[in-house]
Order: sequence, then C-alpha cells, then structure tokens
Amino acid sequence: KTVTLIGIPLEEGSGRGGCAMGPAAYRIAGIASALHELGYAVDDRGDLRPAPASDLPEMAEAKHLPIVGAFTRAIEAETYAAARNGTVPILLGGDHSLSMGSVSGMARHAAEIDRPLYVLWLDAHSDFNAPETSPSGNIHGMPVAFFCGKAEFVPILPADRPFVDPKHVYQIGIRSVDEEERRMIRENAVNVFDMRAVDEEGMGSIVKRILGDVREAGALLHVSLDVDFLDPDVAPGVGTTVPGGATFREAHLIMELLHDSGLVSSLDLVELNPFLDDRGRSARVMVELAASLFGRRILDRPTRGG
Ligand code: DIR
Ligand code: MN
Ligand code: MN
Ligand code: MN
Repeated sequence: KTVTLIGIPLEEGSGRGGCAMGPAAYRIAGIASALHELGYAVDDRGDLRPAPASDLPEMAEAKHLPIVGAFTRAIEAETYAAARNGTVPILLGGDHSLSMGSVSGMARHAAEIDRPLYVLWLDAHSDFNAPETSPSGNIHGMPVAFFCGKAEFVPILPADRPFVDPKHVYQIGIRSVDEEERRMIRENAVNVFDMRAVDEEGMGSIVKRILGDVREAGALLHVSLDVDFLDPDVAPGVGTTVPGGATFREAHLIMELLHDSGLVSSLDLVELNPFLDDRGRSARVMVELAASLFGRRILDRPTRGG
C-alpha cells in the first residue's frame, strides 16, 4: 500500500496569507512518519509550484484566478496520476480551492475505471459559491460548485472533464452558508448534515449511513477535511473559525469509521494556517486525524462494523 503526499502551497484562494505554509507544517508535524509507521510506503512528491496561467484573466469575482487556475490544472494532473498508479493521494494544503483540482483528478480516474466518485466534505462551510454568488470573490468558497460543474467561469480544465453529481456529495459540520449559496445547495440536492443534524442524530449514525450509500454504489470516496470543520478550541490554526464545530472525539470517530470501511480513495487536508496556529497544535491534530483514517487505533476491534 502506497500513499502519495502532494504539497500545495496555495493561499491565494483564501483572501489572506498563511495557508501556503501548510505543507511545511504537516511535514514538521510528522505526517510522513505517522503513515510510514502504519505500514504504508510514502511517496512524497514535494510541493507543486506552477507559474500563473497566462490564459486566465484577473477578475474581482474570482480573485487570483491565474494562480488558482494554474494550481487546479497541476493538482488535477498530479492527483489523477497518483490514483491511476494505484496509490492514495493525500493533498497537503493549502487553501480549499485546491479541491477543484484534487476532486477533478479523482473524477477523471473514477470515470476511467467506470466507477462513480462520492465526496465527503467535512467543513463549517458548503463551499458552493459561484463567482456570481460569492460575497467575497475568494475561490476557496467555490470548489464544490466547481467540481459539480456549477461554477464554470473561464475554462480552467478541458470542457469534457467529468463532473461529480451533487447528489453524491455529503457534507458534515456545516454551520456557515451564504444566502445565494443556500439556494444553490438546495437546488442541486447536495446532502448536507449541518451541526444540528449532528447533535440530533449523532456523528456515528450519520457517517455509517453515508458509508452504506457509498458501498452500495460501488463508488470511490474522496474525503476533504477543512480545519474549520473542527471547533476553534480544538484547532485554532485557520482563517475562518466558526464556533460550534466538531469535537476531537467526533472527528476521530469519523476517521475510524472511514478506515474500517476501506472505501477511502483520496484525502485533502486543507485550510491549515500555521501563522494563526497555537504552537503547531492544529497541525498535530490534523496529522493525528489522518493517522486514524489510515488505521492507527487505540485497541483492536472485533472486525469491520458498517
Ligand atoms: C464564504 C466563506 N462562504 C465565502 N467561505 C469559506 O467567501 O465564500 N471559508 N470557505 O472557509
Ligand atoms: Mn472549506
Ligand atoms: Mn471552511
Ligand atoms: Mn446516484
């Protein structure tokens, strides 16, 4: 079993500085050795640093499009190649606009092997804005709409790229959605489990239900973990903290259930801002969660639950 680490020093999608230091922080926090100790061969591809794309315009509705678009293209290609080679790509972000590339790359791979791609989006935000609806113009608020084909501004990827069906996107932890974005997620039937759903139903039952759907569909599952999914008390190192987030125990349970399922094909770790972190605490929490997703556990269990 091999995992491919792909560093994405991208912060231009987030409207502030700091996320570009994310890959370095994950490496210092020991992401590679944690995975190695779990028995994985770790192929660290270093950091992608594409030059800005000269064919993409600067625009106020989608800030820093030439650089974000160049990253999208490079990430799409690198993620696709890693999956195609039979490895599990792990994107070390970098702001959440990187998922335009990672999910699109996985969508290309899934289409080629004739399997659907499902996405589990762990975030305080739905990230379903389009340039026309975004109040900020920050592209990190748009990746889900982008890979679902609902935010095609200037062509970034080839027109025949496969999209993800919004009905195959499951979001957990949502507690900040913009007005127009609310309409978009409803119209497109994205599966949203907001914090109220988590409180009422419990994290375990929600995640088991989602994994049941993924298994039944015979799908690949891409997991995208935004630091702000977690409560700010657990992980302060992110530019867009929203109170009332997931506890460490809830997040940890998700990771263990994901591991048990054997369904995860790819992972994004995004929005870590080391400049805002508290002595590396958030970076370490994210590495801890990734290790749990890849099989670190406290005690052996009787074998797979569902
Ligand atoms: C807000 C904030 N919905 C926007 N989005 C995100 O600017 O589109 N913050 N993703 O992390
Ligand atoms: Mn996000
Ligand atoms: Mn977020
Ligand atoms: Mn379906």
